[in-house]
Amino acid sequence: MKLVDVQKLFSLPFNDLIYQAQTVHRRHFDANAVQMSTLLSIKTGNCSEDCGYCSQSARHRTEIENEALLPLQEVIDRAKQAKADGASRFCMGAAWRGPQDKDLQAVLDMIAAVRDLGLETCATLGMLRQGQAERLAEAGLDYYNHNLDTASDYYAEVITTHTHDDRLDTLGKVRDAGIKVCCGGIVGMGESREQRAQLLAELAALEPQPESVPINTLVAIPGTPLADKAAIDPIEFVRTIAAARIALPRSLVRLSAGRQQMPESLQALCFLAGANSIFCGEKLLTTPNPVGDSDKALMKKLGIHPLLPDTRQGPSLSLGAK
Ligand code: SAM
Ligand code: DTB
Ligand code: SF4
Repeated sequence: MKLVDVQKLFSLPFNDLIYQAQTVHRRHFDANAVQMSTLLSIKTGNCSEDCGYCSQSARHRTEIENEALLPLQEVIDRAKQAKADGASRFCMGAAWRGPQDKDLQAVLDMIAAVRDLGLETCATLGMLRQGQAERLAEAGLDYYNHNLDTASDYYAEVITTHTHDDRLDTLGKVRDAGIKVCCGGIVGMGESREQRAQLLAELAALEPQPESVPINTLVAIPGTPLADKAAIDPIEFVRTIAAARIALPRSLVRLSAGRQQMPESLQALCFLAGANSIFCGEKLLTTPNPVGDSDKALMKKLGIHPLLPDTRQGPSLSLGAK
């Protein structure tokens, strides 16, 4: 879908946009099913990069405590808990520009152990060097998360230590190694509507399109350059989710960071607009997420059930259910 077409979606009357998004959603998915992933920060803080939104950059003065790579057993314990709490995918995040070869082996052991628990595996470790994606694939990694984060022409306003093209390069390596792609972005960083549309058009232009698309709203963190950004208008956010659903019809669209700040009614509108994945568990990487009980209550109220991986066909999700 071209940029002009995504822009047209944003300009539609709200009800027409939601109707179109629901129609597309029902063509490709069970409209009452939501996939659940749990995040774990396996290495926290002291990152060399200067991403303006991030609590973990060594260049910003934030309150978080740095932590070295977690021991394997702790990762296994957390993954078991996530599975017991209903997650189908476990995503391990590290605050690195990219993994050093010396650290990679420990992460490979974590991936293999989490996979053995019967969970889908995802990792987000920053930029990958030649050969690293293949090693991750061999260890059994199902998904690699690497976000475009914002429109290419806004990127340098937010991040200067690496480029949008660097991100595309890693995404290419991930695809070539046969790993599924989780790639999305953040809204509410001061970008224009045009730039939100551009981000979605750039995500939709990836070939093949990413299997998972996390749409984060900025969690404004004291001490970061974006600490004072005003929150995105909720209706504009729902429009963004609907446009993502239409532009990326077969992808899981994940309601990601910022859900803690969203009332149930807004989350329900996002599901109506085609979001069909969430992060569950009381923490994202360094910031809070809704607790399990409140998520369970919301899903019950909405009659939403878990969207599970189709084990008959390997780790990918069953599509085209309706
Ligand atoms: N270091 C790796 C990288 O940059 O790809 C992996 C971890 S990084 C924290 C993963 C993603 O989390 C970022 O690309 C960004 O989209 C999201 N993120 C980080 N901090 C955020 C915040 N304060 N608000 C919203 N999203 C955030
Ligand atoms: C993604 O797009 N969002 C997640 C995951 N991928 C790694 C991370 C959100 C982080 C929010 C801020 C924090 O908790 O530090
Ligand atoms: Fe580092 Fe990733 Fe945070 Fe950027 S987003 S500062 S690369 S942890």
